[in-house]
Amino acid sequence: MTLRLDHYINGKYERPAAEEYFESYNPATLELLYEAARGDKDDVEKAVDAASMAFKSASWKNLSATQRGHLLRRLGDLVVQHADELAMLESQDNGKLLREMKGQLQTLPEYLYYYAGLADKVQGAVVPSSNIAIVNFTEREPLGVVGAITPWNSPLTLTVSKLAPALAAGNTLVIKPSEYTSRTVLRLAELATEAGFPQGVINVVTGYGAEAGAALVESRELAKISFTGSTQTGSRIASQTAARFVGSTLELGGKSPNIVFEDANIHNASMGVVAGIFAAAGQTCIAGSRVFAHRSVYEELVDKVSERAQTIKIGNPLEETTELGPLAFQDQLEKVESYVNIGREEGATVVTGGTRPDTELPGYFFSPTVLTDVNNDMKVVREEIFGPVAAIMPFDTEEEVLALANDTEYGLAAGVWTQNLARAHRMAKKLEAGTIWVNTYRAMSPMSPRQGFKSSGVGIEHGIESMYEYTRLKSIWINTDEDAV
Ligand code: TXE
Repeated sequence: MTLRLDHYINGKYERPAAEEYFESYNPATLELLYEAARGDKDDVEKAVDAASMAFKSASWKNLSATQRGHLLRRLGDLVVQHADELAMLESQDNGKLLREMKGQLQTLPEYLYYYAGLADKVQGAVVPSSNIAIVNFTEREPLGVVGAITPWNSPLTLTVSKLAPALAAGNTLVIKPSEYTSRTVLRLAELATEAGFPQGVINVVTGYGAEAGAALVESRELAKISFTGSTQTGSRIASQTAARFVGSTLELGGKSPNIVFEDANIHNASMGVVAGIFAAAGQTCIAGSRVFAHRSVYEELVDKVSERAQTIKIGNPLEETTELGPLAFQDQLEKVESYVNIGREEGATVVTGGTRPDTELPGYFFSPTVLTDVNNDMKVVREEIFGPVAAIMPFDTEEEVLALANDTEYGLAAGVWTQNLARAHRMAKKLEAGTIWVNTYRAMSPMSPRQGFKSSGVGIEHGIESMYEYTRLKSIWINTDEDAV
């Protein structure tokens, strides 16, 4: 019998009002994994009501900030205890390498512990006043019910990046995971109940974006939306919420440059380029999909990256030795394939890859692909492909590569490979992206805030700054002079 997953509302599983379910498949084997509840407006309203009641309830509101921190810490401990199970479930759901998931499961508790420690450090300030009789101070308050809409490429990590700061600040949540990956977010909600979070504080409604997602965005009770996904959907959500003065934090797409200078350690740089674009089969918002190499090292870099791409072991994501798993679902595979074809039509040379490889498993595999003879006018260089496709371009001067790297609607991240310290600082200052890596790529930590510039997002995730995104600031003025009002 196929496993059936219901919504998670008020601390327990709830069947969908319309009794409808949709199927979810393993993208490596194409096996049916489970059916998940197809959430609609009724289900979303039920979850939002539960979150709203929980927000006002004594069992949540009367907890001290330190006690909220304890709950987050306990949830972190439970994630540690269930790390293998969660890694396996997510790998089966979206095709990410089990090895990579095990790594993610080591850092995931750190996010929960970090915000556990921050919960009782949400504080205001005493503001200097020009009138000595006036005491003016600020307080940070939780917002209320936060809607978290998350994608399929890293469901647990991207959900925890929202859940941990939102709960630390005292909010309650309704989470709508991607329709491709409902499983681990539901399991996380179960673990939260086991950790002692009061019922209704964390709710999960599964379903499609246009149904459950849209209903959540439109919900009247919502205090804020925190979204990670495509720029297109993020833009739509931003305009819907802004019209109702509901705040939003948006972590959107990218087309990040990874720049290799002639003075770089070319071996390290080529490995950084490979990891930047082929990790998670390129399905990461921070993928270094536009590679710029100084003309004097361009050919060497293309060779090194292409040679490594050809030896990448493609296959079952559960096997320890596999280096590249499948794309997460069929539309994604077709999208990547169609972009490579568009690239060919635009005049790009496919140095390696560009095809569906022969694999033992029937899933949505695509070979690591290197494109050359590309330029900033081409679609494959301008648009987010979200697959294992690197476009490599030569440049001659620092000014030229800065202009090329910044000539994009996105601004999520950028990589620079150089051994010249002054150049590293110059580039870091002038690149228009929220995260800059020098001589490394993909480094991330709960302590370090990240923000998408331009069409890559609005607001901040991670770091203490992210917790403030889930608070509102109140300014309180107290007149201490009884004779003057
Ligand atoms: O994204 P969507 P999809 C990019 C990537 C990918 C493309 C499409 O290029 O190929 O987006 O992926 C919910 N109201 N990224 O279709 O639509 C949806 O159910 C409310 C990059 O999965 O943005 C899911 O939970 N919610 C990105 C979430 O939004 C809606 C990661 C993301 O789905 C909605 C994911 C609506 N109208 C995709 N429509 C990154 N940069 O990390 C959809 N959703």
